[in-house]
Amino acid sequence: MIDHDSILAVASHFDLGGTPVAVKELTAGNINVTYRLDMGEDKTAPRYVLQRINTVAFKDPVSLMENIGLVTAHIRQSYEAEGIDPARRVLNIVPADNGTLLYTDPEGGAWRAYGFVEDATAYNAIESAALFREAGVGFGEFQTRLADFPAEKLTETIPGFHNTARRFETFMASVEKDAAGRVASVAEEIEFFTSRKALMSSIVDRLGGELPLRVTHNDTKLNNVLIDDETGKALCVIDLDTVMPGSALYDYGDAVRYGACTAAEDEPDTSKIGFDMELFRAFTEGFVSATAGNLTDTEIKLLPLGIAVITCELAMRFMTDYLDGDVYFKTAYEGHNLVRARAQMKLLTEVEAKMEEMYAFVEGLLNK
Ligand code: GN1
Ligand code: MG
Repeated sequence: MIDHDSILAVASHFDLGGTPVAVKELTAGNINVTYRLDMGEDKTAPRYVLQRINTVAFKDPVSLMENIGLVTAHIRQSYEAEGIDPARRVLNIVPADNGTLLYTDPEGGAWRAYGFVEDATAYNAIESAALFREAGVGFGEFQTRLADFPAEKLTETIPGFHNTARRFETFMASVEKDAAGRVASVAEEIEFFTSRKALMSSIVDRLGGELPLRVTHNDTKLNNVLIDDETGKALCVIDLDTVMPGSALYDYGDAVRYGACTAAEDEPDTSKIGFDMELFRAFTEGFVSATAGNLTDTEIKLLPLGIAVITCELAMRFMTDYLDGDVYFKTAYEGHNLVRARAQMKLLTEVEAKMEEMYAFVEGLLNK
């Protein structure tokens, strides 16, 4: 926990037009440390988001912020070109007093600030199909607006982030190393992953060939798209740390993995974990409509594979971190990563049972 005065000291390096009157930690993310800064007591006072970038996950925060600067400028221009006010549609970076997008504290912590998007919600769970369809529109539109962005300008902020074949090798190396002495207790789980080795290569092997490499978000959790409180429409895609070349299937798949699950990502009681087909259909319709003319037929046909691969990836990443001794994801209690891994494994079996039905649904969308 970072103390209040240290946060204010960091905040003073950004032009916020004053000193915050209140600081609130926002705890939804698993990687960065995030605060909301309130500049006044009343509702009209501006608010900001101040974040310390996790430099274990993101080794080059300078390039990361350059990426975000480029991507937000591109999206802003694309709204302006259509005569749409971009103010609440794209993250607004507040530069630091050194003239760059990043402030480095004396301990080496890397900080950035954004304007807080008002009157919008980042949902951690969604039950309404209409709202989840909107999330699909939001992530789909994000990808569409970046379709003409020159990918070579982007630094890969986490190399091989969704290279699931490589993630499998990393997992096996962690099993081999057994750094925290936990391998013996999870033999069944390890077998679950080794029996799915082929699944983990199924998108990677097609990428750059049958499946195009695109500029994608790569972390499309439900709480990374803001929904406008007044209109119920998707407003703004946030958490742009992992915008890099990738596959449309991963963005689609990760969003459905998280949002169509009937329980939390870290639900300990796996009997509560199911896969909601109504939510799947709603998101898919939203995503496909917002990417119309951009996605190829092959991508649309293979969308359900994205759900299975990303669910397996997350299950395996949580398990890898458990075996490594909890060094990557923030954890709230002992064994949290194991609980997360088991929840995602259960979800994957639910997803696998519905693959044929999902393939039939996307095939139907193509024929419409
Ligand atoms: C991390 O911090 P957050 O919640 O936006 C992670 C994602 C995972 C997610 C699982 C850079 O995202 O890949 O899907 O946790 N981000 C990174 O909850 O590893
Ligand atoms: Mg996030």
